Amino acid sequence: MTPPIAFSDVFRTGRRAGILGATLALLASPALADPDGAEIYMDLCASCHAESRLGGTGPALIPETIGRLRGNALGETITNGRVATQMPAFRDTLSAAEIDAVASYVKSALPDIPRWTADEIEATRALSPDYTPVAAPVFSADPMNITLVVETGDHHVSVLDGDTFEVLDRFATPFAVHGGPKFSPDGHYVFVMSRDGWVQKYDIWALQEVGRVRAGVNSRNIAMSSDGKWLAVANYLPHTLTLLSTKDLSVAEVLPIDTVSGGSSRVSAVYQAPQRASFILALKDSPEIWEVFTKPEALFEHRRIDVSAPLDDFFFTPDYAHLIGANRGAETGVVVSLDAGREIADLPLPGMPHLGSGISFMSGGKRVMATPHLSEGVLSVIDMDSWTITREIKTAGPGFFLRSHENTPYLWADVFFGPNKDKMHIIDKESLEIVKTLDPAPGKTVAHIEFTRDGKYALVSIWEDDGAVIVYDAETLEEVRRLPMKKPSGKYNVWNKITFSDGTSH
Ligand code: DHE
Repeated sequence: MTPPIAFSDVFRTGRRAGILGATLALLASPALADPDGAEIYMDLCASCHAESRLGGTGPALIPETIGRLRGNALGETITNGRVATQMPAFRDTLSAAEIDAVASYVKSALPDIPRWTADEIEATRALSPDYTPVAAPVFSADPMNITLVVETGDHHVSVLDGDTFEVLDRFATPFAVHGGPKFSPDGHYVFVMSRDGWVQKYDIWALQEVGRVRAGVNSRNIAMSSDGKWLAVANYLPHTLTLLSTKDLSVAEVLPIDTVSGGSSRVSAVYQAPQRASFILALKDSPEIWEVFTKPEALFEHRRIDVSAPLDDFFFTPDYAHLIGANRGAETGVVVSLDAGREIADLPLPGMPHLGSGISFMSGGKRVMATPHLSEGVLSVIDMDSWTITREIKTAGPGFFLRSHENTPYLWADVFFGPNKDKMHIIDKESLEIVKTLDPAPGKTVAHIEFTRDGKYALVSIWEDDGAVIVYDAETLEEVRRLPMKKPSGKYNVWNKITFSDGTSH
C-alpha cells in the first residue's frame, strides 16, 4: 500500500514543475498542446491512488467505480477536492483542460484484469492493535435491537440503540460502502464492504474495529455462511469469489469464476442460502448460477445451474428453494428451482425490476412477494404458487427500496428517482392500496427503510449530505425523532437481519 503523503510534498516534487514547464513550452505547438492525462495522473494522483489506479490511501480510480459518478462529479472533485478527506483541490494547479484530461484517463479501462491473489489479499490484512475482545456488551442497550446506519456522506457507520435512538458509536469505514453489512449469527460482529473490495470487521459488543482486509479490487457485496464461519466477497475485479475466515479475516480460498464457455465472469452478487448451507452466486457474464457449499464435507465445492441468459439481482423464496433473477436483456424475471437446478417459469417484468429489494409478506392469507422497478413507477406483486403477477401498484416514480415487518400492516416503498424522490408510500398489505404518502423533506431524496426489532418504529433516510434518519411510529405514521446524519443510506437492525425477518430484503 502507498504510504500516506502530504499534498504539499506532492507539489514540491520536481516532476510537476517539469510538466508545467514542458506544457508551457509545448503550447506553442498546437499538435502537441493536449494535456496528457496519464502523465498528470502519475505525477499528482498516483502517490495516493497508486500507479496501477487500484487505490492506496485514496480509493481506486477505475471505470468500475468512477463510472457511477453522475454528471461532472468527477471533474468537480478534482477541481474542488473532497471536504474532510485528504483529497485536495486542484483548481489552482491544473487548467480546465488538464482536469478533463486526467478525468478521462481515470475513466479509461484498465489494460488487463488485475490480479489479486490470496497472497496479495493477505498482505493487506490489518488487525487493529488496540482491539480488546469483550465477553459481554459494553453498553446496557439491547444488543439484538442495535441498528447500524451507513453514512455514505463521510464514510462512517453510526451504531444506534434501537430503543432510545442514542448513537452508541460512530466509526470510520473504508471509502464507499455498498450493500448490506452482514452480522454474525449471534449478532456480536458485523462485516462491512466497500466498492474497492475492503472488508471491515467490527465488534458491536466492544464498539471497536477488529480489523480489515482488501478482498477484491472492485467488489459488489458480501454474504455470511449460515454457520457464521465464512464470509464470501463477490468481485467484479478480478473475476473471483474471495472466501474469508470470519474469525481473523484470513483468506480461506480465492475461487476463480471460470465459465462453462471457457472464459471468466464477474460476480454480480453473492447471497447466503441458510437452509442449503451454501452461497448462491449471480454471474454477470455467463448464463449460469453457482452454488458454493459451506458444509464441512463439501467445503467450497460448487455446482453450476445453467440458465437461458445471465441473471443478476436475485430474490429468494423464504425456504430458499427458488429464486427469481432478472434477465435484463429480455426484460423478464426468471424463476429457478435450486433443487431441480433449472428454470421453471418466467414472468414479464419490464422496467428493470430491483429484485434484490424484493420482499415477501402475507396478504389475503397467502404469501406473496413484491418488487420495485428501477425505471418504472410501479411495484409488482407476485403470487409465488402460480408465479404470476397479481397486482401492479402504481407509484409516484421508480423506487429503489421496499420494506416491511411481520408486526406491521404496511409496506413502505420509496420513490428514489425523478421529481417525487422526496415521497415515501405507505401501502396496506391486505388491500395493496397506498394509504398514505409521506413528504418529510420536500425536494430531498427520502429513501430506504428499516424497522426496529419489534416493528414499532420505521427508520427512513433523508439521503443528503446534511441529511437525517427520521424515526416514525410505524402504527400512527407520525414522526417521532429526526437524527442528523451525513447522507445516511442503508440501515440494518441486528435482530431483523439475523432472523431473516418478514419484509427484510437479503
Ligand atoms: Fe446497490 C444492495 C446492486 C446501485 C445502495 N445493491 C445491493 C445489492 C446488490 C446491489 C446486488 C444486494 C447486496 C447485499 O446487500 O448484500 N446497486 C446494485 C447495482 O447493481 C446498482 C444498480 C449499480 C451499481 O453501481 O452497483 C446499485 N446501490 C446502488 C446505488 O446507487 C445506491 C443507491 C447507493 C450506493 O451506496 O451505491 C445503492 N445497494 C444500496 C444499499 C443496499 C444495496 C443501501 C443494501 C440494501 C439493504 O437494505 O440491504
